[in-house]
Amino acid sequence: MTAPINTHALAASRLERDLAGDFVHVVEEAAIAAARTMGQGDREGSDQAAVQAMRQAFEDVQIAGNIVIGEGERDEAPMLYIGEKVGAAPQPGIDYPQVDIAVDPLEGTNLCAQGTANSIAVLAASEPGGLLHAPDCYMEKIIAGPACRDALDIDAPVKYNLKAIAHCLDRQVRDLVLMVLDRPRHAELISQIRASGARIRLIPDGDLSAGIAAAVRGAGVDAVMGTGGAPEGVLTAAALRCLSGEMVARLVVNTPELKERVEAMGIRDAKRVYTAHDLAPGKQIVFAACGVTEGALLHGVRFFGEGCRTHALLMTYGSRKVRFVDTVHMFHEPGRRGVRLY
Ligand code: VTB
Repeated sequence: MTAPINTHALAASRLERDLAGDFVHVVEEAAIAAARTMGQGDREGSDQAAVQAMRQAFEDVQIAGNIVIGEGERDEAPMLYIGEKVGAAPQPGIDYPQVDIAVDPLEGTNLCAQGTANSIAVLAASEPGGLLHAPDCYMEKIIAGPACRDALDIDAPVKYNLKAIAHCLDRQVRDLVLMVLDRPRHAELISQIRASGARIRLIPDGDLSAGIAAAVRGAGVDAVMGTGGAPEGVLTAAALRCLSGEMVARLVVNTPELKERVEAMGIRDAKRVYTAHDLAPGKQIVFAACGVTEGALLHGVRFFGEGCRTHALLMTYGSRKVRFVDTVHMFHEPGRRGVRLY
């Protein structure tokens, strides 16, 4: 007797293969809308533009999508809030695949509002349960490349972790480059890194793209350390799963309200140390990011009158692919000057 077909498992297995292109489209649309606001000095306006465009682009994707990381709780965000259902309108008789989705429609709102480097539009998708439902609080993080497998310890002194990273990378601590968010809360961390002799690149925002840079070779960053957003942490973990990167992280739960919220989200141990696998345990993971402003990894959106060009990163965990998607968007039929490719 043949086993009955599990339609949900089948749907999940198709997530990476069938939907990756749709997810690229979603981040491209968010990036284009945000890029229109670049340098306007209006971070909320930039964020709103990205959120609206992303929300609308989801309407063309044939999924039963569930936002697990989004713009905030239902009562504080009108769109892409946690628990919001996204995707094409249901059709009778068609079973759209269930997909959990984490979004950051504009990672680095300040960067976009100021027209500085490295703002991106991001999403990660997985089968249901494949991405941690994390509250919008801070998260302590140490992120490095695959060479540092099991070598990071979030409870150990900074010096210990730097020695461990240097050892894994077969170099001296003074050769390391650490990326750290430039925040007053990191004063002690920064002085400890400096005292150890390692070098630092302070970043104004965007510890998600920093995490990706630390996980790959050739980006000039060996590790990211410090406290950033937990939602960005889950998205970073999804990217790291695709790149076999290493991460240890812990939520910063420092108020009774937050403790309650964390419990309500089903997290029993608020002090738990998470790895990338714990934060993004999915068997099928799609990570898509599109450059908004020019960046180290991705170009920003370039407008040229009759269209624009976007640069996106698409990674899939199960099928082990990293793709760079360079797209020319024609806003209307190309005129006499033709399609611009260079
Ligand atoms: C970081 C950074 C983000 O938030 O996660 C940071 O990567 C953490 O919050 O780009 P603070 O700004 O309060 O330090 C961002 O800056 C914006 O979401």
